Amino acid sequence: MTRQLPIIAVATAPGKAGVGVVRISGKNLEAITKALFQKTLKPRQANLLTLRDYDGQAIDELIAIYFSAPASFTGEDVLELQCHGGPQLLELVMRRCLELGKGEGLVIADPGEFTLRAYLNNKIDLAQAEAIADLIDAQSEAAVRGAARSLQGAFSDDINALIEEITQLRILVESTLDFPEEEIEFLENAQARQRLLVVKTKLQTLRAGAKQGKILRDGIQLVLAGAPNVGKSSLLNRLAGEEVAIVTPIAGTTRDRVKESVNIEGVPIHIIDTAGLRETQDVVEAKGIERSWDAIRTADLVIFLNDADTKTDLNGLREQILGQISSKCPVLEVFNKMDLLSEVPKTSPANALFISAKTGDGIETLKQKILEAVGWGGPQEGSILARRRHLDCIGRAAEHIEKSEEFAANGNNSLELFAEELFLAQNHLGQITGKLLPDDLLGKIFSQFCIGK
Ligand SMILES: Nc1nc2c(ncn2[C@@H]2O[C@H](COP(=O)(O)OP(=O)(O)O)[C@@H](O)[C@H]2O)c(=O)[nH]1
Ligand SMILES: [Mg+2]
Repeated sequence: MTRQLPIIAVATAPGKAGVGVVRISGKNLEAITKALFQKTLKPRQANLLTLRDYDGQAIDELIAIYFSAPASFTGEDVLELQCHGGPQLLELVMRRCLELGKGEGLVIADPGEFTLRAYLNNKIDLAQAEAIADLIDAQSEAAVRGAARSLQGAFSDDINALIEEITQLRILVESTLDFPEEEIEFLENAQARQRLLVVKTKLQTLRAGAKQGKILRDGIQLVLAGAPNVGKSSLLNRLAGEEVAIVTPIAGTTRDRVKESVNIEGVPIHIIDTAGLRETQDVVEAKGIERSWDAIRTADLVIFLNDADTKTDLNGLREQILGQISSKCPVLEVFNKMDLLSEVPKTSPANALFISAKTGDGIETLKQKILEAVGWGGPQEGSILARRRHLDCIGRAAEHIEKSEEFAANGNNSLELFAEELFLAQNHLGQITGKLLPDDLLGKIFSQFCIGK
């Protein structure tokens, strides 16, 4: 999974800055430290030192801190060099370290290799390792707080508590398995039923929290769809607060997809403005419309925009859109250009939303409806950040718990199957924190990290 060799990387972002950090991690860094500074360093002490090139010229005056294994981020020896933050300078520092560390096998770290080592040395679990990447990538304050909570172990604690709950239930089942005559009574056993109920409830809470966490991390893909000229691009511009898309009175102006990300209450909303849906002879526009349909099919939420002022025949467009989207994707029906109307038409559907992209009327309500539609419960005390991977694991665990219930209901001789389903549910949950995770998956997760993490 990882090499035994010591690794090095610049830990800070590329570019100019006051400070730039170079980090080295390895089983034993005393020789490298001595080669760099002609002395050993006391652990956890800031040392003001000069790093010199082969000819004795100073490269930088820096602060070096030595962490002895296992009391470090990676669980190995770590040498942290706080240099001045110039790209060329850091390049030189790296080169010099690699030169002097050659004998020890010092190599440049792979993306995420420091965090991978922290994980392999049990300093953090997998959900926490992922939280580090998410904390760094966080796009909003709410996302930062969620990732920080996951990193502190809030998410892992919940998972471990649930795994423990399932373990208790399994112990109960397995002790019964040794006494077959007691099987039937087991299922009447109030304690067993109670425990299964606790497992189910905890799993539901975990799932709800992870769903919110996924929205917070990844945001939602919002597609603006509708006939040409209803004001889709104007709405995008209004939501973005700037002129991202071209707006003209000419139908068919938008041809390619225009994307813009905005934040509504900390939730990243990735808005996709599409070409208006209509029959066309224009080859370019037709391609654009094809792409609109692709976007609609993969959306998390579709706004079907209408022009409130015209009674254009939509030729079944509404039905066509509803026919294309997945059953899980909500659709908001919105009527634009209400500034052209003196009042809301009496014939409009009860939950229709009236807005004006031009004046901004109704936009705040629309934003709230967007959050509601995707099931965003608002910033919550103790919310965490979660990934698709986590939701998948929780979903599979839930399936096995459901099956276990069926076996429990079947009565006779199904206790072993009941126990087996519990075991499988437990395994899926364990994959979130990294227990029993296949190696290739592990590699995939860490390769998505940046260098130096
Ligand atoms: N009066 C009024 N005109 C609008 C509104 N929204 C868009 N328009 C106009 O409708 C025309 C088409 O707008 P556009 O955003 O390009 O529509 P799209 O084809 O759906 O992207 C432009 O002339 C806009 O200025 C609105 O809320 N009120
Ligand atoms: Mg447009």
